[in-house]
Amino acid sequence: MPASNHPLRAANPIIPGFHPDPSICRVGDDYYLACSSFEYFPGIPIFHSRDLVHWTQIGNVLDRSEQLRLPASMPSSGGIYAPTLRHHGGRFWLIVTNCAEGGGNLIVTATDPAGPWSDPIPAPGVPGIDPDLAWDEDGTCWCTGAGISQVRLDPATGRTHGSSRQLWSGAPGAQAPEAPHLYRIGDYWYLLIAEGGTERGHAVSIARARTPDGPFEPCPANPVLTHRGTRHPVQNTGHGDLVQGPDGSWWLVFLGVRPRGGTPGWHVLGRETFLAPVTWQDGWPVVGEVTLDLAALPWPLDPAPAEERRDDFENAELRPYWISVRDRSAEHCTTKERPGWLTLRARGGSLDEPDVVFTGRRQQHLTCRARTLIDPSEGRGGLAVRLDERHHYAIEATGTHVQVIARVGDLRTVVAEQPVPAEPLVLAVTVSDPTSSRGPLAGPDVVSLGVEASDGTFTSLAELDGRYLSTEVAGGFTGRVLGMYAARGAVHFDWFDYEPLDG
Ligand code: 6LW
Repeated sequence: MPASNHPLRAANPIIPGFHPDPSICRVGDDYYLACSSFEYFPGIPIFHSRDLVHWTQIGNVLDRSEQLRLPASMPSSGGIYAPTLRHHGGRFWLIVTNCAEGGGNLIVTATDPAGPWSDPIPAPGVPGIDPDLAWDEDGTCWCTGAGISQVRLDPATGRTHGSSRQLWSGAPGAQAPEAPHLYRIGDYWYLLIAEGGTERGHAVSIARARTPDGPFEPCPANPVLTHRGTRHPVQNTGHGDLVQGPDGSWWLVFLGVRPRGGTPGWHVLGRETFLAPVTWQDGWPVVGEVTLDLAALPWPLDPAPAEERRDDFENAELRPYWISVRDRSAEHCTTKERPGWLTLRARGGSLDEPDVVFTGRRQQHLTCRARTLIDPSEGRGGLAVRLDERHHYAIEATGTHVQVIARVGDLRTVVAEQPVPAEPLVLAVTVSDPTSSRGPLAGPDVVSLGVEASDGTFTSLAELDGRYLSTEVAGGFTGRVLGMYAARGAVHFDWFDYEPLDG
């Protein structure tokens, strides 16, 4: 194992921040994992690991505008839902639903999961969302989707054969049977699904059959994973995918959230990717305890990848964790105009508009700090904590002033304003624990927005309750993204720092 100064920590979530609907695939000693991305471009972050614990983002599957068009007419939390990533016949296959108008189910392939991925192959005969791919011994490809329904598919052409059939609908009366994954394990075909909706009632259930098309027998112990009605710090657990660890043991990757504060509890980072051990009893999987510290793993861990705190925009290509709202054309987002700076050019839309020019990275820690050096001399823009068009806080530089803007649903207000010298300045956002307990009325966190002097002193202009930038308030499927935006003209950013403050 390579030497490293990084501690061999094994923490859950294994991929923190808004990284929901994980699909995992093992090829030899390597693991790859892909997630949903909704209204953000590029789409579908893809990660690599060799120990199931430390993950490095190696790219985005849909990173060319020819592969992914997300129109301004598409609401936030529309777009790219729930991929399935598989390896078959020497290639990687990914099937996914684009919920934008004119989207539908599509397939992309690659020989290297870091890319390039092919142009999308439309699969119009595949109904619904959450499609899965599984090949049987004869090479027939079975595509199973939410509902739970199934159709035979030629993934190379996207053509389906025959009509789709319903296989199972989970527990009687349960809402939203979805997120199926079908596997041959030993003598059975296992159909793993999510049910109960992706909120507090979320769960994972399983059924098995002798053939990939059923009939399926539900596990008597269903749901095999749920935290509904518990005090567990990880809630909404569901939407899983099974994988074998390096030692042959079984594991489940799944999504969960970390609500905080009083009642009903607010989660602000979106749905994150977690890992739990799986054992087998009588031919059924038993999901072990979900812990925030995966201390005792039965194989050696690789060193944790170094966390990048500062991006100084010296590279021509943006790093893979940067995401933009709906599209990212060079005309509106470039490092080439002023080398060493990121230039964002407004399209006319403010953060309240679907065509806002915004580039950010996911908030991945419960407490953290983000800072950026902005030159607003040719426009107006700033640093924002974004959940969607209707839910965000921002500190905006106008050239003569800085303003803190809060948008919560139908309300938009300038919370604070202060004159500043007409020169580049450091804008900062700190997300911290609430300072005083308000019991059942406590929020999940406090978002402070302000400016930093050249000696590093932070002046907070506003301290805002974080609950209004949570999924429980805003709705939807995403989580907070911290980033830079342009509201008018061209705005230049010299660097962006993201610093975890947890622990
Ligand atoms: C996804 C569905 C779900 O398609 O939420 O958690 C939807 N499960 O399976 C969006 O992520």
